[in-house]
Amino acid sequence: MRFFKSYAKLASSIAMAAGLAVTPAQAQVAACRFVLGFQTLHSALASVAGDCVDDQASGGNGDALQHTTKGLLVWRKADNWTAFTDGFRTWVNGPNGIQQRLNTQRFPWEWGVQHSAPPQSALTPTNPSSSVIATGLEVPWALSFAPDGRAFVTERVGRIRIVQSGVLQAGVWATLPVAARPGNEGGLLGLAVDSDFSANHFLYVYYTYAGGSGLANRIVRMVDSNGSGTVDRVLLDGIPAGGNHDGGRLAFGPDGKLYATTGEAGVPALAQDLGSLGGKILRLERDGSVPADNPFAGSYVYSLGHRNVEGIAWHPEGGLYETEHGPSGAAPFCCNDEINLIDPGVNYGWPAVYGNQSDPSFRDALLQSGAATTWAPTGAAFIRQGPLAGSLLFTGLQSQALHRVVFGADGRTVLFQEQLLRRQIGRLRDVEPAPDGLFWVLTSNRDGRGSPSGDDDRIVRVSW
Ligand SMILES: [Ca+2]
Repeated sequence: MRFFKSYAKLASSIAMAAGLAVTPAQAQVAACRFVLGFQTLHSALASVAGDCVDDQASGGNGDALQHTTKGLLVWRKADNWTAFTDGFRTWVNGPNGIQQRLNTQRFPWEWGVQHSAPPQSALTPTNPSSSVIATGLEVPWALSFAPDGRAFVTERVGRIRIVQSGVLQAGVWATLPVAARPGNEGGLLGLAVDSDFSANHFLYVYYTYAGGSGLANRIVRMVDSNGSGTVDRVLLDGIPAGGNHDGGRLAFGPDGKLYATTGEAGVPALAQDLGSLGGKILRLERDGSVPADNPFAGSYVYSLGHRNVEGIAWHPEGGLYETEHGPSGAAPFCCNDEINLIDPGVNYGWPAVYGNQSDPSFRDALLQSGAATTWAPTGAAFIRQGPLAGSLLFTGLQSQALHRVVFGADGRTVLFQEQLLRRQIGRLRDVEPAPDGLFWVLTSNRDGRGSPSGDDDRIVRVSW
């Protein structure tokens, strides 16, 4: 994984070496050579980087440094990439090849910074309490808070409802013509409130519909006006849809882009097809255009090789994490649900690999459920403050649990995990941070695969 202890780390490496000189040195050390990654980067940038001035040396923080007549080559221990800086600009040999930026900038994928070590308080079992916010919903799928305090919640059957001041409103904010059937996975799925909602009143919705050539998923923009919602424009259409594996999560990243997760719609090969939007994580501008810095020029595809992704969340110190459903067939083609750390342009393997197979062509998961256990993981969120800061939360349908996972400072090593509320409120579809720092969890007991109680489905508030 391409963790890089932020630009600050490179900058500090450079600063520490300043006495030795980012200032070009004049004399070349006899017989000094570039090695390994330095050689690759230097060969590509020979005229920019200049000649070898000294031998490779330790930067003191685990990085390797080597001065040239025009600057400094650095191998970054934290993310295993090499970079060259002339003191003003930096060329990084990263996931998209060699890219140049100003020293003061960072690429989106460099947000995968080294994290602070988790607090010790996060590494022991916890016992959260829960209280019911709302009952009587029909397969709530996604929930997003507006800055005015309203929570918008989708019901898979096609309704968008509002919870205001902790009370589910009787009226429906909007109804969409979705294709939803009990036991199937399509319908009205993800929802994300615009980060500038106060000014533009926009929110974004992902849903399955029956079109002229069968089922498809689309992302639309909606506008809030006088307490109800209407579709303003279609941002992206033609996302593959099927009875199962419809993806559907929407979320704004810290870069202000809209991310959408898709499934391969029951056609596994789509996940490896860069020409298909199925089995991918997509990245859009909020007007529906393709961001200029997406990893594949002109394409919405941000990462590929996914089976069915229903949850994404950004660590408060950087890094996009996702939850993904593994195969559901008989062993050995069973289970192996995944938690992945997403880098742009990277292939996560489905259907060529499932579980972790250390195939260098694909990226392995950080955590998986194993060949005998299914979580059916869904929504995800990070705890951003307090004694559990940095914990990843994700919900599970099959596990009927709210999972909490703590990663180490490398953002990858699992230090602790536990399953909360297990079998207490049934199948769980989403977890969303509320403005008060607590979390709201959505049940999914009326989805055709559960055992609903009289007041399902519910929105439950969880606190520690
Ligand atoms: Ca995978």
